[in-house]
Amino acid sequence: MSECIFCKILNKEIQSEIVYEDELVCAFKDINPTAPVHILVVPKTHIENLNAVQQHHKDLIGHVFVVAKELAKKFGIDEKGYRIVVNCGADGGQTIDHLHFHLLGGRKFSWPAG
Ligand code: DGP
Repeated sequence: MSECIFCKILNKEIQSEIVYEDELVCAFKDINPTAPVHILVVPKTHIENLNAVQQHHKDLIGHVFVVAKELAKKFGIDEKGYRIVVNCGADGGQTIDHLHFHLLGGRKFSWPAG
């Protein structure tokens, strides 16, 4: 049995507010939202982080972005704009070692990232 929190969410061993799911990805609300819309789009395959992405994952990663932009529309943030963030490794701010894409919107973001 996997000890990965996101695998447990995907397997419905841990409750979460799922907003979209298909055979490749699951999207659920972040437990600590940093924006009015803060959704995590998570590949169902356990990939540790962006460093572990391989050539054969390219359709999966492309699918993540199609799902993310559809969720941006569904949650009404597509017109004003939004941000997709992938944290990788300790310096990148990654805390969960299962590749995930933050979809953030509903407020204005600053740049450069902190
Ligand atoms: P990152 O720092 O990029 O690894 O982001 C991990 C995110 O995962 C963080 O924003 C909080 C969220 N998170 C951690 N544990 C849970 C959980 O059990 N449920 C949900 N919905 N989100 C979680």
